Amino acid sequence: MSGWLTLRDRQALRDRIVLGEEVADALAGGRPIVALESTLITHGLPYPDNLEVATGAESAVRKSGAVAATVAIHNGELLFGLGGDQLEELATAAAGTIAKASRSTLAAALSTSGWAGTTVSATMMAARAVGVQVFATGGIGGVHRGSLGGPTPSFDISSDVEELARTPVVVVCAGPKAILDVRATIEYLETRGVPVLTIGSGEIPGFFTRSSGVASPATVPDVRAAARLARMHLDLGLDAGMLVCVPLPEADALAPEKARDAINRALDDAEIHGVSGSATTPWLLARVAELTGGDSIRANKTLIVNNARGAGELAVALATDR
Ligand code: PSU
Ligand code: MN
Repeated sequence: MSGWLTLRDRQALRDRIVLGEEVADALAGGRPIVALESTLITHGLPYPDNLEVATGAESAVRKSGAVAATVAIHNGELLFGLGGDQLEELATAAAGTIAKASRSTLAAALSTSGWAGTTVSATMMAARAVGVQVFATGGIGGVHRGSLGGPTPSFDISSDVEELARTPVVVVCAGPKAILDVRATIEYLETRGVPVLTIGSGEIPGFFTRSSGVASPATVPDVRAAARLARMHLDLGLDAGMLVCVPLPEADALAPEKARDAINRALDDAEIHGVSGSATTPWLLARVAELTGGDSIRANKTLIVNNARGAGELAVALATDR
């Protein structure tokens, strides 16, 4: 038949996904799985910290009794569950050759050869497509400071928050990244119907610090309680994600004034350098690392592994407390 009226078959996201062996087994066996994103590996931390944190996060998930699935894009495939060699290739790929794949850049990343890190949004999409409900990152993206005000608002709001509003996956983080307007980010999530809760604190964690000074919309005492709320939220079929915040351990937290000063200075420097768009967050994180003499990297690594452990426990609780 001549083809001009023939619609091409839709290439569903699921068809682009290649499952890791362990993940495929866990899915078939109904065992708890935690998805881990890879932009923090490709754009968030330098080598070898990025590889250390990637393997550290995976083993923290395993110690909690769940299966870890780090997600990334390679040569047109959306890999769900990288092997050890792949993780190393991703972590050592030359900076500048690796794309940052969000919802808006997913098609482009899947059309290009080479590696792409998946952000919170793209990783949530992949998790939903395979039926994984729990996902860990470091800090979510959100409303950038000044993005909605001033003479030239940038309108820079991370796709992370929009994805949370439309994709029913539970995201475990250490709060929005402290380079952002945390208060506005939490308000925005409320507007978009995303439940936000913090385990063991009345305040939203401050990413590098245990507290941001912003009240958490809800607080639960422990992971089990978070899992019960997550179960209710997911069962209601509201088509939104949920944000679970966990403060990082005190020992590796930055001193609050040190974090604040470094962040303010980095934000000023970013403006002077005209940094914008998807380069903004990686640039700011790298600048804060320089300004804190590497202490922010230590905090960032610790909080990522801590979140992975929490997400593992949450996935196990979700799978067992029914
Ligand atoms: N958490 C970290 N480091 C990171 C990120 C999270 O500790 O680099 C990444 C996540 O992939 C998140 C992204 O989706 O930063 C947000 O980027 P943007 O603000 O450009 O949306
Ligand atoms: Mn942005």
